[in-house]
Amino acid sequence: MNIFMKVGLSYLVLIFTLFITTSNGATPISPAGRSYSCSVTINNKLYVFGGDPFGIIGTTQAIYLDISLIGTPNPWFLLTDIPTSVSAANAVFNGNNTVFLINYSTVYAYNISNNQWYPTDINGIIPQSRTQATAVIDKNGMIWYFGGTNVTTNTSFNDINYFDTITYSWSVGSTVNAPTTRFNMISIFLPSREILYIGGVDGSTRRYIDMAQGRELFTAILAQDGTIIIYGGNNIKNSPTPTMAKLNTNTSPYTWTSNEISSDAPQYLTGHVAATNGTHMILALGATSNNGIFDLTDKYTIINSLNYNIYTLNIQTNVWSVNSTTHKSVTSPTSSNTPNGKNIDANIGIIVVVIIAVILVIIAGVLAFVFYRKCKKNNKDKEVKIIRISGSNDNEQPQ
Ligand SMILES: *[C@@H]1O[C@H](CO)[C@@H](O)[C@H](O)[C@H]1NC(C)=O
Ligand SMILES: *[C@@H]1O[C@H](CO)[C@@H](O)[C@H](O)[C@H]1NC(C)=O
Ligand SMILES: *[C@@H]1O[C@H](CO)[C@@H](O)[C@H](O)[C@H]1NC(C)=O
Ligand SMILES: *[C@@H]1O[C@H](CO)[C@@H](O)[C@H](O)[C@H]1NC(C)=O
Ligand SMILES: *[C@@H]1O[C@H](CO)[C@@H](O)[C@H](O)[C@H]1NC(C)=O
Ligand SMILES: *[C@@H]1O[C@H](CO)[C@@H](O)[C@H](O)[C@H]1NC(C)=O
Ligand SMILES: CC(=O)N[C@H]1CO[C@H](CO)[C@@H](O)[C@@H]1O
Repeated sequence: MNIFMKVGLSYLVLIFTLFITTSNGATPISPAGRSYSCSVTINNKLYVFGGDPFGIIGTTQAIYLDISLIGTPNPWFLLTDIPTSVSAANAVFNGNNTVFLINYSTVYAYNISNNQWYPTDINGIIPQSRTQATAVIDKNGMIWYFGGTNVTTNTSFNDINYFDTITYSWSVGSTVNAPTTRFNMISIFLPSREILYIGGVDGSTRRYIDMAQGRELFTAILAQDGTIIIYGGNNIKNSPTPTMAKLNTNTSPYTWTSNEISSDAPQYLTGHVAATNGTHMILALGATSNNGIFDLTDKYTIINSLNYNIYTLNIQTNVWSVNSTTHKSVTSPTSSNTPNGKNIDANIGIIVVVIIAVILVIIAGVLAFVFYRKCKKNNKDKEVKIIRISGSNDNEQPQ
């Protein structure tokens, strides 16, 4: 192989790599703002499914945030679209390579290894259709699906249904001593095999379930030391106080403490998603407010308060940091209000990839030329470098 063949080959490898990256769906993306998404954290990646600013139309878009890339211009990536548009759905991870997404009473399965959704043939006693329910999964691959509401029939639920992810079968759990009907609460699966339900709205009284101050659309994460950290949310048209509270699950009874938050923390945040990698809590998406007033029915205000920052809390030191994504300058927040907002994002992703490809090809060309001139004079063993530089785009595969 002469030098031209080698350079040509490296061009091909480069272009081919870029197209594979795109077709696998792991395209860098500046996501449109959204609330009512569901999420799951796997190996330092926060997977986010569906959602929209108002929790109505949802989106088929699935994206992930690479926690290890926070602080770089664009840590978000696009995944393969969900087979249906979802909002206020539930996502859980089975610990192997599958995410299960429950929308209404339909279960979708997503393989994080190959970025594919695959059909699930469901049997058993299928629960009544609902949204704003909660789901957790245990180590045996059983999903526990509790509560929720159906706005069409104005019915709220307090039944617990469980879905076996091995046999793909639904069963009905016990209602003995079940709490009242409720929706928009959060569930945490504790190592003791107890499921903790926090907050939300009572289905019959329409009052917030008591806690520090009742709330919905907040987040909760379970830290390594058994502390649950809840953050933000909504209480009618206001931000509940305290913004952040911790629940110590090592004491009996469990004890709440509220925490001062620094000015780097989002003072008011609702409808967001949260992740933890053990030592840090990461908050993204949702909506913020300057004054703590969130009127979830005021579309203008909601659209203008969508959050594009990524907030990181060091759980041990209580120190916050803020990293804006490049989103604000690329996509106008209003695009998220249109059903085809995701296409705008996808197109931006493709345009970015094409621009990067062109730039890399030019760089490779210049390098090849320089190299060729040098090569004519002396030794040849620097050829490897050209191939390495031109192919040095990051690995953007989800796994
Ligand atoms: C968690 O993420 C933060 C922020 O990206 C990082 O600084 C920290 O080292 C991570 N911790 C672990 C245990 O990976
Ligand atoms: C959720 O699933 C139902 C039933 O399959 C479907 O009609 C609906 O469009 C899906 N998504 C949303 C956001 O409602
Ligand atoms: C997920 O994808 C991996 C890699 O392609 C494959 O080996 C595995 O069998 C898939 N799992 C399922 C449940 O389809
Ligand atoms: C409410 O229930 C009806 C009848 O079962 C169903 O068709 C509809 O999809 C449900 N809506 C939601 C939001 O679950
Ligand atoms: C994970 O995969 C292993 C090996 O395929 C299987 O035996 C196990 O049941 C799976 N666990 C879950 C929770 O799906
Ligand atoms: C829905 O049900 C709740 C609780 O039973 C009730 O307070 C509310 O008025 C009902 N809403 C409509 C529109 O019927
Ligand atoms: C966690 C993280 O990436 N933090 C960075 C966010 O951005 C600020 C300033 O842009 C940096 O100081 C942090 O280190």
